[in-house]
Amino acid sequence: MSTIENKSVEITKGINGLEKVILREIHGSSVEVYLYGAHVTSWKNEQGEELLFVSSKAIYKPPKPIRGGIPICFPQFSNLGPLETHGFARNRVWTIEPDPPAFPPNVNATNRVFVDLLLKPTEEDLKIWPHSFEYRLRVTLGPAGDLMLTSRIRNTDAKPFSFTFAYHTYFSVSDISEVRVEGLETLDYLDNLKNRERSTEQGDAITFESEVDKIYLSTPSKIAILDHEKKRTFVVRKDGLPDAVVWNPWDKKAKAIADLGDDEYKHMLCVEAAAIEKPITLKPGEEWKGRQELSAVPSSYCSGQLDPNKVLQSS
Ligand code: TA6
Repeated sequence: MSTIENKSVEITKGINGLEKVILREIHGSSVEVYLYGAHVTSWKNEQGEELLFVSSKAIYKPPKPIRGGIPICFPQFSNLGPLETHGFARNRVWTIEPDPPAFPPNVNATNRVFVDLLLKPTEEDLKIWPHSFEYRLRVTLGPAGDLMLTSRIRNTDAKPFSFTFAYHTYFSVSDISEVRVEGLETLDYLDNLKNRERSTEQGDAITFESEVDKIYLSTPSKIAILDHEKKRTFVVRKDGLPDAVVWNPWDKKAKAIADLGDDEYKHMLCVEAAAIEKPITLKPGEEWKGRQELSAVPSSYCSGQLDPNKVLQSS
């Protein structure tokens, strides 16, 4: 019970009595994750500022997934298969691993706070997706307040299976019109607003003035989201997840989403580390690992000077 007895890890009741885990780091940053969906609903920096967007209309009631935070899309992204949109992992109740394995020896575990959540399919799940698996999600808060999500999915079945995946991260932004995404320039993408037609992005950083719903393919492992008004830059670092989805519903779509306020689209941006174009296939006994690491740093640099390597050195 190492993590659970630790004072920096608290298990408590959240909205509607749903269980959640709070991770606290000694300098003041924190993370909250609901067992319902293994859904991260809060990530705060040392100043206590919320870095993730969660809708004021979010419904914390199964089977509705929570609108905002970091939903886990597994074993299916969007409608790319027979399951409900984005698969079922986000509306199942996960369990806490009482005795999680230590970090591998090459990882400096000092001042890291973490919890491991587990998901195994029920008999009912096996009826809709007939593949046995063990999914372990490690949620880690690093000493500099970085949020790391590591998914390990193991095929415990007698036959291979394939899946698509995304960490559907909703970042909190001051004003979507003032935001720029760097790291996806000149890449190919599938446009969800045009039947997933394949196009190539222009050379400039991505800005927002209408609905965007794109799957960027084979992206670099680092993407930056620059919020000019907040003077804050989020850096997304990913591993095992070649694709990246960028989504903002804009005004019309926002009005059609019942659990999103009409104007809330202005304060959110989804940038999602994902594996979509080439589904992951696991043979019996095989394990897949997919990591997303988020950091938030003051934007002391601007366009053209972005060097996520430097930014990440401090973490
Ligand atoms: O990741 C983008 C996307 O697939 C969009 O097409 C949009 O519909 C969004 O996810 C939200 O999906 P949800 O099922 O949570 O309403």
